[in-house]
Amino acid sequence: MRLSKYFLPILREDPADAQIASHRLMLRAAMIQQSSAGIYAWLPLGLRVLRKIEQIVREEQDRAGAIELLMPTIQSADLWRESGRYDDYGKEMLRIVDRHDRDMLYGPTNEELITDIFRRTVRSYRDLPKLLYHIQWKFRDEIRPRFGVMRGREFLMKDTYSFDLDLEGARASYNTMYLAYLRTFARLGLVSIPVRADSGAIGGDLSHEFHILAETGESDIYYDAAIEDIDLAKLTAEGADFEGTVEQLQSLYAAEAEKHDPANCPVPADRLRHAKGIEVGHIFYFGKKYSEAMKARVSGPDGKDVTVEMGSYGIGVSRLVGAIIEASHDDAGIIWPESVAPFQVGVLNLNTKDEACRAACERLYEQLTNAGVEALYDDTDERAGAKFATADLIGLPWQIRVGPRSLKAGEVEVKNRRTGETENMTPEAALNRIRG
Ligand code: P5A
Repeated sequence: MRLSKYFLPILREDPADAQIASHRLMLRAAMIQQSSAGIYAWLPLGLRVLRKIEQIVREEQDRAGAIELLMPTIQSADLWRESGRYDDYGKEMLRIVDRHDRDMLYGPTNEELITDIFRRTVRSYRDLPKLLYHIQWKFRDEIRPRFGVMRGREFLMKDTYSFDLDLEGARASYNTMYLAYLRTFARLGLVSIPVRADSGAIGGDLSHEFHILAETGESDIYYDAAIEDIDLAKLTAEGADFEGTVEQLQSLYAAEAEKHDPANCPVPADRLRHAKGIEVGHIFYFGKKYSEAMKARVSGPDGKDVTVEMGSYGIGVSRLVGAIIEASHDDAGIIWPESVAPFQVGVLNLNTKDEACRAACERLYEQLTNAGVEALYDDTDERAGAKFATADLIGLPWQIRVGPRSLKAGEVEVKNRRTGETENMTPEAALNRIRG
Protein backbone atom coordinates (compact mmCIF):
# COMPACT_ATOMS: atom_id res chain seq x y z
CA MET A 1 0.00 0.00 0.00
CA ARG A 2 1.25 3.46 -0.94
CA LEU A 3 0.71 5.85 1.95
CA SER A 4 -0.01 8.69 -0.52
CA LYS A 5 -3.06 6.71 -1.72
CA TYR A 6 -4.07 5.29 1.65
CA PHE A 7 -6.47 6.67 4.26
CA LEU A 8 -4.45 7.25 7.42
CA PRO A 9 -5.58 10.50 9.06
CA ILE A 10 -3.21 10.28 12.05
CA LEU A 11 -3.31 12.82 14.87
CA ARG A 12 -0.10 14.59 15.85
CA GLU A 13 -1.50 15.62 19.23
CA ASP A 14 -2.85 13.52 22.06
CA PRO A 15 -6.65 13.49 22.10
CA ALA A 16 -7.97 15.07 25.30
CA ASP A 17 -10.58 12.46 26.19
CA ALA A 18 -8.45 9.30 26.12
CA GLN A 19 -7.36 8.08 29.55
CA ILE A 20 -5.41 4.95 28.70
CA ALA A 21 -2.60 4.22 26.27
CA SER A 22 -4.50 1.93 23.91
CA HIS A 23 -7.37 4.38 23.49
CA ARG A 24 -5.00 7.29 22.93
CA LEU A 25 -2.85 5.35 20.47
CA MET A 26 -5.78 3.90 18.55
CA LEU A 27 -7.16 7.40 18.01
CA ARG A 28 -3.76 8.88 17.16
CA ALA A 29 -2.88 6.07 14.75
CA ALA A 30 -6.24 6.58 13.01
CA MET A 31 -7.41 3.04 13.76
CA ILE A 32 -10.80 4.10 15.05
CA GLN A 33 -12.99 7.14 15.24
CA GLN A 34 -15.70 7.61 17.83
CA SER A 35 -19.16 7.84 16.36
CA SER A 36 -21.11 8.11 19.63
CA ALA A 37 -20.45 7.01 23.21
CA GLY A 38 -18.95 3.52 23.12
CA ILE A 39 -19.56 3.20 19.37
CA TYR A 40 -16.70 3.40 16.89
CA ALA A 41 -16.02 3.41 13.20
CA TRP A 42 -13.07 1.19 12.29
CA LEU A 43 -10.76 3.11 9.98
CA PRO A 44 -8.66 1.14 7.46
CA LEU A 45 -5.61 0.57 9.69
CA GLY A 46 -7.73 -0.54 12.66
CA LEU A 47 -9.85 -2.77 10.46
CA ARG A 48 -6.76 -4.63 9.21
CA VAL A 49 -5.80 -5.47 12.80
CA LEU A 50 -9.35 -6.41 13.77
CA ARG A 51 -9.56 -8.78 10.80
CA LYS A 52 -6.22 -10.41 11.62
CA ILE A 53 -7.25 -11.07 15.19
CA GLU A 54 -10.60 -12.35 14.00
CA GLN A 55 -8.87 -14.73 11.60
CA ILE A 56 -6.57 -16.20 14.28
CA VAL A 57 -9.54 -16.65 16.59
CA ARG A 58 -11.41 -18.35 13.72
CA GLU A 59 -8.54 -20.68 12.82
CA GLU A 60 -8.21 -21.88 16.41
CA GLN A 61 -11.96 -22.44 16.68
CA ASP A 62 -11.91 -24.43 13.44
CA ARG A 63 -8.93 -26.42 14.65
CA ALA A 64 -10.83 -27.26 17.85
CA GLY A 65 -13.71 -28.64 15.77
CA ALA A 66 -16.13 -25.74 16.18
CA ILE A 67 -18.25 -24.92 13.13
CA GLU A 68 -18.84 -21.35 12.00
CA LEU A 69 -22.25 -19.90 11.22
CA LEU A 70 -23.62 -16.37 11.40
CA MET A 71 -26.57 -15.35 13.51
CA PRO A 72 -28.32 -11.99 13.17
CA THR A 73 -27.63 -8.98 15.38
CA ILE A 74 -31.35 -8.25 15.78
CA GLN A 75 -33.31 -10.83 17.74
CA SER A 76 -36.94 -11.36 18.70
CA ALA A 77 -37.80 -10.63 22.34
CA ASP A 78 -39.96 -13.76 22.41
CA LEU A 79 -36.93 -16.05 22.57
CA TRP A 80 -35.66 -14.14 25.57
CA ARG A 81 -39.06 -14.35 27.24
CA GLU A 82 -38.82 -18.13 26.89
CA SER A 83 -35.49 -18.29 28.67
CA GLY A 84 -36.61 -15.78 31.28
CA ARG A 85 -33.79 -13.35 30.53
CA TYR A 86 -35.86 -10.65 28.83
CA ASP A 87 -36.67 -9.03 32.16
CA ASP A 88 -33.47 -10.08 33.95
CA TYR A 89 -31.12 -8.39 31.50
CA GLY A 90 -32.26 -4.90 32.43
CA LYS A 91 -31.03 -1.67 30.92
CA GLU A 92 -27.95 -3.15 29.29
CA MET A 93 -30.21 -4.57 26.60
CA LEU A 94 -31.05 -2.29 23.69
CA ARG A 95 -34.73 -2.84 23.06
CA ILE A 96 -36.27 -2.06 19.68
CA VAL A 97 -39.88 -1.99 18.50
CA ASP A 98 -40.50 -2.74 14.83
CA ARG A 99 -43.27 -1.23 12.65
CA HIS A 100 -45.65 -4.04 13.61
CA ASP A 101 -45.14 -3.23 17.28
CA ARG A 102 -43.12 -6.38 17.82
CA ASP A 103 -40.49 -6.31 20.53
CA MET A 104 -37.03 -6.85 19.14
CA LEU A 105 -33.57 -6.34 20.59
CA TYR A 106 -29.97 -5.89 19.49
CA GLY A 107 -28.30 -9.07 20.74
CA PRO A 108 -25.94 -8.70 23.72
CA THR A 109 -25.17 -12.46 23.40
CA ASN A 110 -26.73 -15.44 21.59
CA GLU A 111 -27.55 -18.31 23.96
CA GLU A 112 -31.28 -18.11 23.17
CA LEU A 113 -30.90 -17.79 19.42
CA ILE A 114 -28.49 -20.70 19.08
CA THR A 115 -30.68 -22.87 21.32
CA ASP A 116 -33.60 -22.08 19.01
CA ILE A 117 -31.57 -23.06 15.94
CA PHE A 118 -30.50 -26.26 17.65
CA ARG A 119 -33.95 -27.39 18.80
CA ARG A 120 -35.45 -26.78 15.37
CA THR A 121 -32.85 -28.90 13.59
CA VAL A 122 -31.11 -31.49 15.77
CA ARG A 123 -33.09 -34.58 16.72
CA SER A 124 -30.73 -37.36 17.73
CA TYR A 125 -27.88 -37.94 20.17
CA ARG A 126 -25.95 -39.22 17.14
CA ASP A 127 -25.55 -35.61 16.01
CA LEU A 128 -23.76 -34.71 19.24
CA PRO A 129 -21.42 -33.27 20.31
CA LYS A 130 -21.75 -29.99 18.40
CA LEU A 131 -19.75 -26.81 18.82
CA LEU A 132 -21.16 -23.87 16.85
CA TYR A 133 -19.75 -20.36 16.74
CA HIS A 134 -20.01 -17.01 15.09
CA ILE A 135 -18.11 -13.75 15.10
CA GLN A 136 -20.69 -11.01 15.27
CA TRP A 137 -21.28 -7.52 16.64
CA LYS A 138 -23.00 -7.28 19.98
CA PHE A 139 -24.61 -4.37 21.75
CA ARG A 140 -24.63 -3.78 25.50
CA ASP A 141 -25.82 -0.43 26.74
CA GLU A 142 -22.98 -0.20 29.27
CA ILE A 143 -23.64 2.40 31.90
CA ARG A 144 -20.09 3.73 31.55
CA PRO A 145 -18.57 2.89 28.19
CA ARG A 146 -14.89 3.84 28.43
CA PHE A 147 -11.33 3.22 27.36
CA GLY A 148 -12.28 3.12 23.69
CA VAL A 149 -12.87 -0.37 22.34
CA MET A 150 -12.04 -1.95 25.71
CA ARG A 151 -15.49 -1.29 27.07
CA GLY A 152 -17.63 -0.35 24.13
CA ARG A 153 -21.37 -0.46 23.72
CA GLU A 154 -21.07 -2.00 20.26
CA PHE A 155 -18.30 -4.61 20.17
CA LEU A 156 -17.20 -7.64 18.19
CA MET A 157 -17.38 -10.97 19.98
CA LYS A 158 -16.56 -14.52 19.00
CA ASP A 159 -19.12 -16.70 20.74
CA THR A 160 -19.20 -20.47 20.65
CA TYR A 161 -21.94 -22.73 22.01
CA SER A 162 -21.58 -26.40 22.90
CA PHE A 163 -24.26 -29.09 22.88
CA ASP A 164 -23.63 -32.44 24.55
CA LEU A 165 -25.61 -35.46 25.62
CA ASP A 166 -24.21 -35.68 29.14
CA LEU A 167 -22.00 -34.06 31.73
CA GLU A 168 -18.90 -35.95 30.64
CA GLY A 169 -19.33 -34.71 27.07
CA ALA A 170 -19.99 -31.17 28.26
CA ARG A 171 -16.80 -31.23 30.29
CA ALA A 172 -14.83 -32.42 27.25
CA SER A 173 -16.26 -29.56 25.16
CA TYR A 174 -15.39 -27.10 27.91
CA ASN A 175 -11.84 -28.38 28.08
CA THR A 176 -11.48 -28.27 24.31
CA MET A 177 -12.42 -24.59 24.33
CA TYR A 178 -10.21 -23.92 27.35
CA LEU A 179 -7.22 -25.21 25.44
CA ALA A 180 -8.24 -23.44 22.21
CA TYR A 181 -8.27 -20.18 24.18
CA LEU A 182 -4.75 -20.71 25.52
CA ARG A 183 -3.56 -21.36 21.97
CA THR A 184 -5.43 -18.39 20.54
CA PHE A 185 -3.95 -15.90 22.99
CA ALA A 186 -0.46 -17.35 22.59
CA ARG A 187 -0.72 -16.85 18.81
CA LEU A 188 -1.70 -13.25 19.45
CA GLY A 189 1.58 -12.79 21.31
CA LEU A 190 -0.09 -12.66 24.73
CA VAL A 191 0.40 -14.41 28.05
CA SER A 192 -3.07 -15.40 29.26
CA ILE A 193 -4.09 -16.38 32.76
CA PRO A 194 -7.26 -18.48 33.14
CA VAL A 195 -9.01 -17.50 36.36
CA ARG A 196 -11.89 -19.38 37.98
CA ALA A 197 -14.87 -17.06 37.80
CA ASP A 198 -18.46 -16.49 38.73
CA SER A 199 -20.77 -17.00 35.84
CA GLY A 200 -22.97 -13.92 36.44
CA ALA A 201 -25.65 -13.10 33.87
CA ILE A 202 -24.89 -16.14 31.73
CA GLY A 203 -25.53 -18.52 34.66
CA GLY A 204 -24.20 -21.94 35.53
CA ASP A 205 -21.63 -23.59 37.68
CA LEU A 206 -18.24 -23.75 35.97
CA SER A 207 -16.56 -20.74 34.46
CA HIS A 208 -13.13 -19.30 33.67
CA GLU A 209 -12.13 -15.80 32.68
CA PHE A 210 -9.02 -15.38 30.57
CA HIS A 211 -6.95 -12.37 31.52
CA ILE A 212 -3.97 -11.09 29.64
CA LEU A 213 -1.22 -9.40 31.55
CA ALA A 214 -0.94 -5.64 31.10
CA GLU A 215 0.15 -3.03 33.62
CA THR A 216 -2.92 -0.94 32.88
CA GLY A 217 -5.38 -3.83 33.28
CA GLU A 218 -8.53 -3.28 35.33
CA SER A 219 -8.44 -6.61 37.14
CA ASP A 220 -6.13 -7.46 39.99
CA ILE A 221 -5.06 -11.09 39.87
CA TYR A 222 -2.93 -13.48 41.89
CA TYR A 223 -1.68 -16.62 40.21
CA ASP A 224 0.75 -19.51 40.29
CA ALA A 225 3.82 -18.67 38.15
CA ALA A 226 3.61 -22.21 36.75
CA ILE A 227 0.76 -20.94 34.54
CA GLU A 228 3.23 -18.84 32.58
CA ASP A 229 5.23 -21.96 31.74
CA ILE A 230 2.37 -23.90 30.22
CA ASP A 231 3.83 -25.80 27.29
CA LEU A 232 1.09 -25.76 24.67
CA ALA A 233 3.11 -27.78 22.17
CA LYS A 234 3.43 -30.60 24.69
CA LEU A 235 -0.23 -30.39 25.58
CA THR A 236 -1.34 -30.78 22.00
CA ALA A 237 1.27 -33.36 20.99
CA GLU A 238 -0.05 -36.65 19.69
CA GLY A 239 -0.75 -39.16 22.41
CA ALA A 240 -0.81 -36.48 25.12
CA ASP A 241 -3.23 -37.04 27.99
CA PHE A 242 -5.32 -34.05 27.03
CA GLU A 243 -8.08 -34.28 29.64
CA GLY A 244 -5.64 -35.03 32.43
CA THR A 245 -3.35 -32.15 31.60
CA VAL A 246 -6.14 -29.62 31.15
CA GLU A 247 -7.62 -30.59 34.50
CA GLN A 248 -4.19 -30.30 36.09
CA LEU A 249 -3.85 -26.85 34.52
CA GLN A 250 -7.25 -25.86 35.81
CA SER A 251 -6.15 -26.78 39.31
CA LEU A 252 -3.29 -24.27 39.19
CA TYR A 253 -4.09 -21.35 41.41
CA ALA A 254 -5.38 -18.09 39.94
CA ALA A 255 -7.80 -15.71 41.62
CA GLU A 256 -9.03 -12.17 41.44
CA ALA A 257 -7.87 -10.00 44.33
CA GLU A 258 -11.28 -9.94 46.05
CA LYS A 259 -11.22 -13.70 46.28
CA HIS A 260 -7.55 -14.12 47.09
CA ASP A 261 -7.17 -15.20 50.71
CA PRO A 262 -3.44 -14.84 51.58
CA ALA A 263 -3.86 -16.96 54.71
CA ASN A 264 -5.15 -19.93 52.73
CA CYS A 265 -3.28 -19.46 49.48
CA PRO A 266 -2.01 -22.86 48.27
CA VAL A 267 0.88 -21.37 46.27
CA PRO A 268 4.32 -21.01 47.92
CA ALA A 269 5.37 -17.37 48.16
CA ASP A 270 8.18 -17.68 45.62
CA ARG A 271 5.73 -18.90 42.99
CA LEU A 272 2.91 -16.48 43.71
CA ARG A 273 2.54 -13.66 41.19
CA HIS A 274 0.44 -10.52 41.48
CA ALA A 275 -0.40 -8.67 38.28
CA LYS A 276 -2.92 -6.55 36.44
CA GLY A 277 -5.04 -8.21 33.82
CA ILE A 278 -7.57 -7.48 31.10
CA GLU A 279 -10.42 -9.93 30.60
CA VAL A 280 -10.35 -10.96 26.94
CA GLY A 281 -12.26 -14.22 27.16
CA HIS A 282 -14.85 -15.92 29.33
CA ILE A 283 -16.11 -19.50 29.16
CA PHE A 284 -19.12 -21.05 30.85
CA TYR A 285 -20.58 -24.46 31.48
CA PHE A 286 -24.21 -23.93 32.43
CA GLY A 287 -25.78 -27.35 31.91
CA LYS A 288 -29.49 -27.26 31.14
CA LYS A 289 -30.25 -23.63 32.02
CA TYR A 290 -31.38 -22.72 28.49
CA SER A 291 -32.09 -26.15 27.04
CA GLU A 292 -34.61 -26.88 29.79
CA ALA A 293 -36.40 -23.55 29.54
CA MET A 294 -36.46 -23.73 25.73
CA LYS A 295 -37.00 -27.47 25.42
CA ALA A 296 -33.89 -28.33 23.45
CA ARG A 297 -33.95 -32.13 23.46
CA VAL A 298 -32.61 -35.00 21.43
CA SER A 299 -33.58 -38.65 21.46
CA GLY A 300 -31.03 -40.60 23.48
CA PRO A 301 -29.50 -44.06 22.81
CA ASP A 302 -32.49 -45.71 24.56
CA GLY A 303 -35.01 -43.75 22.51
CA LYS A 304 -35.99 -41.48 25.39
CA ASP A 305 -35.73 -37.69 25.10
CA VAL A 306 -32.72 -36.05 26.74
CA THR A 307 -32.39 -32.34 27.50
CA VAL A 308 -28.98 -31.31 26.19
CA GLU A 309 -26.04 -30.00 28.21
CA MET A 310 -24.72 -26.63 27.08
CA GLY A 311 -21.86 -24.20 27.49
CA SER A 312 -20.89 -20.87 25.93
CA TYR A 313 -17.47 -19.45 25.22
CA GLY A 314 -16.73 -15.81 24.42
CA ILE A 315 -13.73 -13.85 23.16
CA GLY A 316 -13.78 -10.06 23.00
CA VAL A 317 -12.35 -9.66 19.50
CA SER A 318 -12.54 -5.86 19.37
CA ARG A 319 -11.41 -5.57 23.01
CA LEU A 320 -8.34 -7.61 22.06
CA VAL A 321 -7.16 -4.84 19.74
CA GLY A 322 -6.92 -2.50 22.73
CA ALA A 323 -5.64 -5.20 25.06
CA ILE A 324 -2.76 -6.10 22.75
CA ILE A 325 -1.76 -2.43 22.62
CA GLU A 326 -1.93 -2.15 26.42
CA ALA A 327 0.41 -5.13 26.63
CA SER A 328 2.73 -3.89 23.89
CA HIS A 329 3.57 -0.22 23.40
CA ASP A 330 6.14 2.42 24.39
CA ASP A 331 6.29 6.21 24.51
CA ALA A 332 6.58 6.46 20.73
CA GLY A 333 3.57 4.30 19.94
CA ILE A 334 2.26 0.81 19.30
CA ILE A 335 4.48 -2.27 18.97
CA TRP A 336 2.49 -4.89 17.05
CA PRO A 337 3.19 -8.59 17.45
CA GLU A 338 3.97 -9.93 13.94
CA SER A 339 0.81 -12.07 13.90
CA VAL A 340 -1.61 -9.13 14.03
CA ALA A 341 0.39 -6.22 12.58
CA PRO A 342 -1.63 -4.25 9.99
CA PHE A 343 1.44 -4.39 7.70
CA GLN A 344 4.67 -6.27 8.36
CA VAL A 345 6.97 -3.50 7.20
CA GLY A 346 7.08 0.18 6.43
CA VAL A 347 9.25 1.33 3.53
CA LEU A 348 10.26 4.92 4.26
CA ASN A 349 11.51 7.07 1.45
CA LEU A 350 13.48 9.74 3.31
CA ASN A 351 13.95 11.94 0.26
CA THR A 352 11.26 11.71 -2.41
CA LYS A 353 13.11 14.26 -4.59
CA ASP A 354 16.12 11.96 -4.88
CA GLU A 355 15.79 9.74 -7.95
CA ALA A 356 17.97 6.95 -6.54
CA CYS A 357 15.89 6.82 -3.35
CA ARG A 358 12.69 6.72 -5.33
CA ALA A 359 13.92 3.91 -7.58
CA ALA A 360 15.26 1.85 -4.66
CA CYS A 361 11.98 2.23 -2.74
CA GLU A 362 9.86 1.29 -5.74
CA ARG A 363 11.97 -1.80 -6.30
CA LEU A 364 11.87 -2.84 -2.63
CA TYR A 365 8.15 -2.28 -2.45
CA GLU A 366 7.61 -4.41 -5.53
CA GLN A 367 9.86 -7.20 -4.25
CA LEU A 368 8.19 -7.23 -0.85
CA THR A 369 4.76 -7.32 -2.43
CA ASN A 370 5.79 -10.12 -4.79
CA ALA A 371 7.13 -12.07 -1.81
CA GLY A 372 3.72 -11.77 -0.14
CA VAL A 373 4.94 -9.36 2.54
CA GLU A 374 2.41 -6.66 3.41
CA ALA A 375 4.25 -3.37 3.09
CA LEU A 376 3.17 0.19 3.73
CA TYR A 377 5.26 2.40 1.48
CA ASP A 378 5.65 5.95 2.77
CA ASP A 379 6.00 7.79 -0.54
CA THR A 380 4.64 11.08 0.83
CA ASP A 381 6.50 14.40 0.86
CA GLU A 382 6.70 14.60 4.68
CA ARG A 383 10.02 15.33 6.40
CA ALA A 384 12.11 12.32 7.46
CA GLY A 385 11.44 13.09 11.14
CA ALA A 386 7.69 13.03 10.64
CA LYS A 387 7.96 9.74 8.75
CA PHE A 388 9.92 8.16 11.61
CA ALA A 389 7.31 9.37 14.10
CA THR A 390 4.43 7.99 12.05
CA ALA A 391 6.13 4.64 11.56
CA ASP A 392 6.87 4.33 15.30
CA LEU A 393 3.33 5.39 16.17
CA ILE A 394 1.57 2.83 13.99
CA GLY A 395 3.99 0.19 15.24
CA LEU A 396 4.81 -1.98 12.21
CA PRO A 397 7.32 -4.69 13.28
CA TRP A 398 9.93 -3.52 10.72
CA GLN A 399 10.94 -0.30 9.01
CA ILE A 400 13.21 -0.04 5.99
CA ARG A 401 14.53 3.50 5.78
CA VAL A 402 15.91 4.55 2.44
CA GLY A 403 18.01 7.72 2.46
CA PRO A 404 20.42 9.19 -0.11
CA ARG A 405 23.57 8.87 2.00
CA SER A 406 23.46 5.17 2.88
CA LEU A 407 22.06 4.37 -0.54
CA LYS A 408 25.30 5.72 -2.06
CA ALA A 409 27.05 2.94 -0.12
CA GLY A 410 24.47 0.50 -1.51
CA GLU A 411 22.66 0.19 1.81
CA VAL A 412 19.36 0.86 3.55
CA GLU A 413 18.66 1.07 7.27
CA VAL A 414 16.50 -1.63 8.87
CA LYS A 415 14.81 -0.94 12.19
CA ASN A 416 13.20 -3.48 14.44
CA ARG A 417 10.33 -1.68 16.19
CA ARG A 418 10.34 -3.92 19.26
CA THR A 419 14.05 -3.83 20.09
CA GLY A 420 14.64 -0.41 18.57
CA GLU A 421 17.81 -1.75 16.96
CA THR A 422 18.82 -0.41 13.58
CA GLU A 423 21.25 -1.99 11.15
CA ASN A 424 22.56 -1.03 7.73
CA MET A 425 22.46 -3.66 5.02
CA THR A 426 21.87 -4.10 1.30
CA PRO A 427 18.24 -3.99 0.10
CA GLU A 428 18.50 -7.74 -0.67
CA ALA A 429 19.61 -8.50 2.87
CA ALA A 430 16.77 -6.32 4.18
CA LEU A 431 14.30 -8.31 2.12
CA ASN A 432 15.64 -11.58 3.49
CA ARG A 433 15.65 -10.31 7.06
CA ILE A 434 11.99 -9.40 6.85
CA ARG A 435 10.93 -12.53 5.00
CA GLY A 436 12.79 -14.63 7.55
C1 P5A B 1 -19.91 -16.24 26.36
C2 P5A B 1 -20.17 -16.21 24.90
C3 P5A B 1 -20.72 -14.02 27.24
O1 P5A B 1 -21.38 -13.14 26.74
N1 P5A B 1 -22.12 -15.59 26.02
C4 P5A B 1 -21.61 -15.92 24.72
C5 P5A B 1 -21.03 -15.49 26.99
N2 P5A B 1 -19.67 -13.78 28.04
S1 P5A B 1 -19.12 -12.32 28.45
O2 P5A B 1 -18.10 -12.53 29.43
O3 P5A B 1 -20.19 -11.50 28.86
O4 P5A B 1 -18.48 -11.68 27.17
C6 P5A B 1 -17.44 -12.36 26.49
C7 P5A B 1 -16.28 -11.44 26.23
O5 P5A B 1 -16.69 -10.32 25.47
C8 P5A B 1 -15.91 -9.19 25.80
N3 P5A B 1 -16.79 -8.07 26.19
C9 P5A B 1 -16.64 -6.81 25.77
N4 P5A B 1 -15.75 -6.24 24.93
C10 P5A B 1 -15.84 -4.91 24.69
N5 P5A B 1 -16.78 -4.13 25.25
C11 P5A B 1 -17.71 -4.65 26.08
N6 P5A B 1 -18.65 -3.86 26.61
C12 P5A B 1 -17.65 -6.04 26.39
N7 P5A B 1 -18.38 -6.89 27.16
C13 P5A B 1 -17.86 -8.10 27.03
C14 P5A B 1 -15.00 -9.59 26.94
O6 P5A B 1 -13.72 -9.90 26.44
C15 P5A B 1 -15.67 -10.84 27.49
O7 P5A B 1 -14.73 -11.73 28.08
